[in-house]
Amino acid sequence: MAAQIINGKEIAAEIRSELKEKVAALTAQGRTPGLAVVLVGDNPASQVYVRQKKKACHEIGIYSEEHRLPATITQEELLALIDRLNADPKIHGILVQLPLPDGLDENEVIERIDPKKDVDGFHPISVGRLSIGLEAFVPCTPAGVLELVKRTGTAISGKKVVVLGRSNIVGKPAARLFLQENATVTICHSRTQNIEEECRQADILIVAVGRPKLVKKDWVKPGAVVIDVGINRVDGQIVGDVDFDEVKEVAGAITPVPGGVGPMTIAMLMKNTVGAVDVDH
Ligand code: L37
Repeated sequence: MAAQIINGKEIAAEIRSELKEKVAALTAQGRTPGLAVVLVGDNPASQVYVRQKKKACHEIGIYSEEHRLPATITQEELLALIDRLNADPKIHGILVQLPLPDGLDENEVIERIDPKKDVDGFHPISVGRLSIGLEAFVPCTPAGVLELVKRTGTAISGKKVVVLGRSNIVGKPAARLFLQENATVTICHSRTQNIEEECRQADILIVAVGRPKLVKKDWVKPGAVVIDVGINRVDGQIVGDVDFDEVKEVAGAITPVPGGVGPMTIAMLMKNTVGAVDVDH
């Protein structure tokens, strides 16, 4: 039996429409959520994503401002902007679109963001809070992955989750999040031995490595839920890290690329921004 195709685009639209109602209620109380997006340099993918974030804010009724800075900005100027945004009462969430151009210190910029406004969940305080099970801003992409898995109706507790990739923005936080949901979690990466065999054990396989069509059908246990976080541009086409046409024949459920995790990343950013209005951590 062919896999259920998980429609991230549709689920993200539902989430945005739920958020729109919440934002209307907040606005009626004079508490419109505000998001500041900081984009440094001219990375083409970042420009696309930032445009989509602005559009989503507009649709939902979130106040947004975009700060576009040249790649030649100094670290001090960038930190000064973060300080201003930290102090601005209209702004509840601050997102610095990564990667930053060479020469800028990403970690120092992230640490400068007020943890109460850290809607990306990349500040060490947010990372630490998530890892010890406290309420925290959850990074948008892993939060989107969890939401998609939950909406397939899959029980997570006790299941074997394999996360392929160990980045700070996807792999590591995804592993922490699924551990929090009582899964048994394995993280695999470029040095993992017998990686196919590890993947074949997974009830839920989350792939975030940035290698086009790496995961083949013999890596996947029949009936597994497969979440493809990869976005690779190959010959003008966008393809995931999973060989979709092959794997959909064995998986129980699978996300497409595009139209899977990507739109959920943005929906979760909107959710974090709305949540930031009432944040008490
Ligand atoms: N929050 N997100 C946050 N902070 C960052 O620093 N880099 C980064 C980040 N990444 C990000 O925004 N990623 C992202 C990736 C894909 C989409 C949106 C955001 C997305 O919507 N993808 C579409 C296809 C878009 C396209 O045509 O390129 C999809 O359907 O997958």
